Amino acid sequence: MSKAILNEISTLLQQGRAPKVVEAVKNALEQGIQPRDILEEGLLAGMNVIGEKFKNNEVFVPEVLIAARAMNRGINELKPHLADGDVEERGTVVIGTVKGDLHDIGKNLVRMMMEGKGLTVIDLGTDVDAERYIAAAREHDADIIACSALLTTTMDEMRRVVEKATEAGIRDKVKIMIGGAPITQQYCDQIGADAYTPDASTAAEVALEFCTGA
Ligand code: B1M
Repeated sequence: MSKAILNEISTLLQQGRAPKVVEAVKNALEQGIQPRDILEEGLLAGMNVIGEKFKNNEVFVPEVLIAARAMNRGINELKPHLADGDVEERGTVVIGTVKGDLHDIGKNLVRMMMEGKGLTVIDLGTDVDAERYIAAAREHDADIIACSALLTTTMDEMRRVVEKATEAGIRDKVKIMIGGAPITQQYCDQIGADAYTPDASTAAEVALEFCTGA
């Protein structure tokens, strides 16, 4: 039964039917299906199919965009259920997708998981240049700058973030976390960022460690 609902969510997402995705997510929650399973086996599974089809030129930007909107709506519905329960204020993160890059689903997931850990997250949105990350980190006295990138052509803005943080004299006060499909630990080491994490949950765990030492 739960497999059928999860498959339905995946299919509706691929069809970009946002209201139906929201309805199916609510339905799955009511049936007692774990929020993480809904995320991974429903929403993310559907987006993976779209990603493969996109790569093979079987679907194009408009279809992907509509699916992405349905994904974000589904994630929003799950948001209260993915949080860790009672959470207290634990630190501040400035997050964004780097300059030239409009992919925001992964970044939104990271934000949500971090909020679930009690971190205050300032979301700068997409297409964020190094200077904006630094200005926001200063303004909000942030503990962490978190950068997401999905394109090989945009990821190098992360190197600029590290450089600009050093130039601004805040490098010893702020940790720089990076992630997104093209990012690797090797790249993280190369540019001198503090942490690469492969997924949103690990990003939230590492952010909490940085902020609280826990
Ligand atoms: Co684009 N796109 N896209 N796209 N798109 C990819 C990324 C691509 C791999 C597709 C492909 O060819 N197979 C490819 C990149 C190739 C490359 O550079 N190597 C690509 C391309 C080429 C493009 C365009 C250039 C296409 C064009 O116009 N010709 C264009 C670029 C626009 C731009 O940004 N300037 C483009 C546009 C778009 C849409 C706008 C249509 C849409 C984005 C909508 C949106 O985000 N609101 C879109 C989408 C949806 C995708 C795919 C299909 C799905 C991405 C996604 O959301 N995945 C993607 C193919 C794919 O990934 N299979 C593709 C789900 C999401 C949860 O995963 O973001 O990876 P992800 O996040 C993961 C981890 O990476 C990690 O946590 C998440 C999981 O827990 N993570 C972090 C992410 N950020 C993190 C930060 C952290 C830690 C972990 O710490 C700070």
